[in-house]
Amino acid sequence: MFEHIERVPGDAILGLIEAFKKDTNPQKVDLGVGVYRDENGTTPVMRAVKEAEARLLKNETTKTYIGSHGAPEYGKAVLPMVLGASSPVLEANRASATQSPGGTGALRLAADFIAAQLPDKGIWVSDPTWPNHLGIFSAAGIKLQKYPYVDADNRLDFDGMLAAIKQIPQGDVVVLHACCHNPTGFDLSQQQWQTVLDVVRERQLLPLIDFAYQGFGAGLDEDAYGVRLMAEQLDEVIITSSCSKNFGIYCERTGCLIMVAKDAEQMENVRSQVAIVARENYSNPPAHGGSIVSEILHDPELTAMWREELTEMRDRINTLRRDFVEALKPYGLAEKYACVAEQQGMFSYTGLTPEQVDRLRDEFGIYMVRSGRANVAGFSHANLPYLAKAIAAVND
Ligand code: PLP
Ligand code: TYF
Repeated sequence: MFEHIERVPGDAILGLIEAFKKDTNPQKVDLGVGVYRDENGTTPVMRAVKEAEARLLKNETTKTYIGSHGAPEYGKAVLPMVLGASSPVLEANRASATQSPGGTGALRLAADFIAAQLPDKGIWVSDPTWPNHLGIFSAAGIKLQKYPYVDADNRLDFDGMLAAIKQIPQGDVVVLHACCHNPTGFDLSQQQWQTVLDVVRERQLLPLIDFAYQGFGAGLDEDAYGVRLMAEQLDEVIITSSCSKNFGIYCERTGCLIMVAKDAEQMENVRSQVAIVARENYSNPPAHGGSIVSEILHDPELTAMWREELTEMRDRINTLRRDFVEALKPYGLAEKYACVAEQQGMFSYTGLTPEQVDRLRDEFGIYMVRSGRANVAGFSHANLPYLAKAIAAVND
């Protein structure tokens, strides 16, 4: 029965983890998979998360199913985090939250919902985008197309993006990254969000905003600018939120699908359909990560502790971005890689070519995605001089 089944290569990004582990170079540097790292290269559990877990362990009374939409307290905590505490969208009861297994789970719910309820609609993603977007939407059977995002000089191609979005057929879905664009790190300015909103409204498109890095760009509220603008100004918006990065609970699979509808009545209709999609995929989401998030966000003391830790992570990344460019100055390469200091979030499209990436791996034990995407959190003040020297060598 299985004779005809072909072996396919694994995920290129996740494959870097294995390749890095095997490398015996003592100076090796992992700039691959998008996981936050501290100055020592580790991904520790946040203090607020540990404290929340201690409380959960003590107070948890049952492990029964939590329902297809997940724990109501989780939804109540995530909605104001994403849409704003005094959001008119929440005031009007236009938003529904469904807890999901990570942001990936939220994307799959969104994809299946679109396939079932908007069956003839296509979906448009940025070129490039997170490779899993391609897999998830295709797996749901949705016709996928791309709009340009980066130009040949490794800059945000806003004009190209806009021109393409203006041609998208009415009613199609357009996927936008809320902040910290993966893989490029190029984000839209507030002005650019406004321009995109105008086109989306005019073309009557449905925005699906992927919000996997809230708090990693400029701040929890700042990063939500585009999401809140769209949700407040449009009748319908889909948001996929992830708590993997900002709470550091990657393996707990904690995310949320937020469906914004025209009014409370339509929201309830949509919500009932999302429950079916969730049920048919996995029935109920895992509870633990959502419990951690609610425990933190419903307690002012833990919230303050978490916000402080998140700020530390964000500040560290932003400092490293500037220090990276500084470290390249002696090699006359600061200008060439100045984009790294301008981009936002965990990732940078460095402009390094696939051949240069291969040389960095083979000659220096420096690992990143072949597109030239680096996980900036993998930089450290200890490895910056080595990185700069290696980059200079592959630029010779
Ligand atoms: N969307 C983007 C753009 C991402 O980079 C990620 C990252 O891992 C996700 C969604 C999903 O995150 P997770 O499923 O780990 O919450
Ligand atoms: O882009 C990244 O590195 C993260 C983590 O199949 C990731 O989003 C990468 C690949 C994948 C799942 C998660």
